[in-house]
Amino acid sequence: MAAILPAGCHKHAVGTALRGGAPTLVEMTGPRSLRAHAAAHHLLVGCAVAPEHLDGEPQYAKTVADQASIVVPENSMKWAALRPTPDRFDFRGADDVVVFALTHDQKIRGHNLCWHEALPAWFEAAVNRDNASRVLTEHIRIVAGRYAGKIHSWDVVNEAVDPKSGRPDGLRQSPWLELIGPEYIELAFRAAREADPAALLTYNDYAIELDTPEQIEKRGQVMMLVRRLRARGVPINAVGVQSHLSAGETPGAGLQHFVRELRAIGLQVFITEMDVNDRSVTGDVADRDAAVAHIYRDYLTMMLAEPNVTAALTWGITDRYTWLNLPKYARADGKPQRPLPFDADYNPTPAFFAERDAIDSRRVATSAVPSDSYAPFRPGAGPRIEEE
Ligand code: 9MR
Repeated sequence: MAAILPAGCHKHAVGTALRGGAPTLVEMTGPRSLRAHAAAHHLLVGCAVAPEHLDGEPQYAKTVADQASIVVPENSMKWAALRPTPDRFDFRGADDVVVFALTHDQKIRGHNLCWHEALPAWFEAAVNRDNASRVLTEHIRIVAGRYAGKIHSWDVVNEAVDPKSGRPDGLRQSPWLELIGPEYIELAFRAAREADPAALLTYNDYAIELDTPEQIEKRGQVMMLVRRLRARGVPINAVGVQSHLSAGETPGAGLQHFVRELRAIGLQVFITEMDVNDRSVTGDVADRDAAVAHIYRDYLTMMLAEPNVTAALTWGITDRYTWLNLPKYARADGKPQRPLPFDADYNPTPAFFAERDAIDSRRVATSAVPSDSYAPFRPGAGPRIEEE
């Protein structure tokens, strides 16, 4: 089939994609990018990024710049990345992401200030019951303070709920819980608000999307946690639903109800880490891509219909760099996974088109969408980079 370039379409802005089996030349940048479609629907769209690829791989940087109106560092704002020693901070990777985003008119999510994983090697020996509260609040003061005014939303506390802990409050047995007690969550949110008055403060978690007994229970515990925080006047603005899904799963009405309950108490919802694991799908690439795209379409169409869902991010932009290719998530046939909107060669996958269609399906009244979620940054706010 002869391909016809749309008017004004540059060669570099054109990719070839397989859609319905037939090769079609498509434009996917500029007005046809995810970010342009999202902007037309009062939505932020984007992905997790790694500074080493932004700096080292032009096609990666271009794809992120073209498609994302919001980015989040996949790893470079975690404790393990920022804290090489107890008293030294290394902001190089985090600063690179912030500078890239501001240069490309993108918002930035901060991920994360308090988590039981990605703690530095020195943590265990150096942090104890006597100093843990101070160590946590100082970290938040320094990190959230450094980027204050430039962050759309912070994942203040990440993955604090785990029904398997067996605790009535549902809280995970984490170092922070053991060292500080359940009030560590409140402490973290209050410290974040003090350090950055403008960021939307977020509680972020996974395995709360489906209507399986385990996920229904966990979702309920997350809701209880959010309600407890609200009742105590803790500053929290949003819940992040990570959305690590698998092909074949069907998220149901329980999540929609959860999102609406959060709206009723004034909270936004962000899809923070979406990807679709295709480990259980046999067949060729087209079969696998179709199964993945099916989830993107159904899930995002359902979620983006809700006015308080104001941002949707995938956990990476290209299959070339997905955490799902770690050996422990490998497919039985040894082939790399295809969970993201662009494949390993930066061709858009069917998931890209499914995501874009789902964005276009969003029909929400402007007045129903919280305005602080997509308003542009105040001009002149350049990053403040300090010497170490
Ligand atoms: O994708 C991230 C991977 O590269 C890291 O090794 C890992 C540990 O820091 O974290 C992964 O990202 C996780 C995110 O921070 C929180 N939700 C689950 C994500 C996937 O494990």
